[in-house]
Amino acid sequence: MNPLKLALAERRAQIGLWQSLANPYTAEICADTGYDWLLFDGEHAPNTIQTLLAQLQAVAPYPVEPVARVPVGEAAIIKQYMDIGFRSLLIPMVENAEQAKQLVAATRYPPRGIRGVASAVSRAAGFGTKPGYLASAHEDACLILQIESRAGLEAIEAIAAVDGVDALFIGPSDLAAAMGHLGDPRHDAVQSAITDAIERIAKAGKPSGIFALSPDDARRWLAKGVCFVSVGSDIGLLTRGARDLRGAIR
Ligand code: 3PY
Ligand code: MG
Repeated sequence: MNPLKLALAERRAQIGLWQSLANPYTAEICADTGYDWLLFDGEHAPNTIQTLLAQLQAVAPYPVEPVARVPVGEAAIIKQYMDIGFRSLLIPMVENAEQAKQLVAATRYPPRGIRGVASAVSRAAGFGTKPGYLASAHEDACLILQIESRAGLEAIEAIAAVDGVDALFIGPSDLAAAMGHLGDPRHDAVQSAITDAIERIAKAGKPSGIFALSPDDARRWLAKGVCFVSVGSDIGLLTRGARDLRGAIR
């Protein structure tokens, strides 16, 4: 069972940490620090299928769910990410129900969807040693769609209603840009659009998630009913830690 999928279905809070260093060594360090999920970013970090694979292998022994963000929601890319072993996926820039349906189909084998089959040579299927994988892979697939545009906001109810969508995740930076406030996700208009989106996602019966800008932000969103937040990133931790250490010596 995918623990993140189960926790989201049961609305248990899940705290995540963004991984943008694209490095298995640092991913392994972060995997043992108490987060529920780690986000491996194929959209904005310098990742390839090989670097993502190495990070998956590095975190495999630890009780943390690896989630991958694909660069774009295309079936061919989703197939590769799932074949190397990601069962939890974050898809950027989702704007309508038709797109959401295609994304669900991309994560399922026929007849449920259109995912191509490579069980004997895929890591996800234990290189052919998990005979039940083909029949049960959809049960563990956790599909999280990002709402981060005006069109996405407008289509929240329609996207949330698509069977197979596990959760909706707000992207404050892109949403701010789409609303004319590039670089200012804390702008009042953006914050109230996010609050409204969170309420509508809950009413539509799906768990919501968000990229929190700080621990205070994370607590505030959790108190408003957001189910899963990521707070900060590996790059932020390294930058702050290095600066603080240097500053402590003067
Ligand atoms: C955004 O803020 O736009 C994201 O995609 C993730 O936080
Ligand atoms: Mg974004």
